[in-house]
Amino acid sequence: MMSMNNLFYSMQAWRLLNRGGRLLHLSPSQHIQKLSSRSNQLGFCQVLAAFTQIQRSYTERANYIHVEQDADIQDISILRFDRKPVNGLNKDFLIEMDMALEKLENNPSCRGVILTSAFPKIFSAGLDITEMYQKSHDYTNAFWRSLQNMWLRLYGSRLVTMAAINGHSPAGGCLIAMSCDLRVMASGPYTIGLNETLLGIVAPFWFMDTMKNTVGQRETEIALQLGKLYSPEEALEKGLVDILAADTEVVNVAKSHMVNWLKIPDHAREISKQMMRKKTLEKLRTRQDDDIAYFTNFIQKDSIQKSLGRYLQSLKKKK
Ligand code: CO8
Repeated sequence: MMSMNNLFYSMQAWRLLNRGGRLLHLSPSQHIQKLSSRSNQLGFCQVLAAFTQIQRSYTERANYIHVEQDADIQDISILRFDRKPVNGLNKDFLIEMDMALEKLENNPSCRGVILTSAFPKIFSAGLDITEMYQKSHDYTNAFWRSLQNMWLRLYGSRLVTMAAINGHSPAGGCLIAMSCDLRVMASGPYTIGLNETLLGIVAPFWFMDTMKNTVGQRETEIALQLGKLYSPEEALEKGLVDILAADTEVVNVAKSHMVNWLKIPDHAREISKQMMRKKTLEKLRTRQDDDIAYFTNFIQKDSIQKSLGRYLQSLKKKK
């Protein structure tokens, strides 16, 4: 086992690197586990060198999430999705997003975050369907866990979270938007909703719960069965989004609302949010492994793979 001293220095090294603003692939405990299994005699410099190596190997991977501190409101950040062409949520994207949110949460001077897309017309096309198509059992498990972890982080975030939805937002894109505290959507020719049944698949219970908590039981029942994709105007009418704005104004409008939200003392707002969302979060937390097993078993059925294959083809045929 690694000595207590080395464990302490490992933690310091992790903090130093993390403070430097870099994204790390593993959690501190995972890093320490990895390092302690390699050697039980690591000194501070060796630990730091090993961390640097791990960090370097991570940043060589694609970078799909950009976070910047806002220039006007210092205690908020803007988090932009940047995975062309449609911000499809693959495993790396979801892990990066989870880590970026964790980093903001660990920064005591950060009080809010606005999620948006780095490019116009698409907020997110939802899960990258190729991640569910003809993949191994292990990969599918890991992919689903990355989605669960990102959602648990976002839905339970202590931060004020707002979605500036500057384009299409089906399925997983809609889940991300619904998990925020406030949604501002561009009033263009876009759609938002949980359209899973159109692909021949079924939205998991925690997608359903998130929608139910947003628009209520009756609307969710209809929307989920029909795989309904709402226009921005319909989404506003049903309460799926809160405000409409011009494409180029969604972030600014979200910022103007953020100012009001930040007037509320953080602790009171945070506790209220936790109390409202705790039951929904706990439901997934206590069933995470079962949910993964269910997903992998479901998605790998021949009939479901065929449906996904046909859907992927239909997306490509549009051209
Ligand atoms: N995954 C993978 N590839 C995609 C996806 C996607 N979700 N969406 C689009 N693409 C690809 C297209 O095939 C196309 O590829 P190529 O350039 O090779 O032809 C490229 O992205 C661009 O797509 P479009 O030309 O369609 O782009 P448009 O700007 O015209 O339209 C849309 C954008 C409206 C977003 C459109 O692409 C679309 O409708 N995409 C599908 C969205 C969708 O149905 N998402 C559902 C994902 S499933 C999910 O999120 C939850 C699953 C829960 C599973 C539970 C099981 C138990």
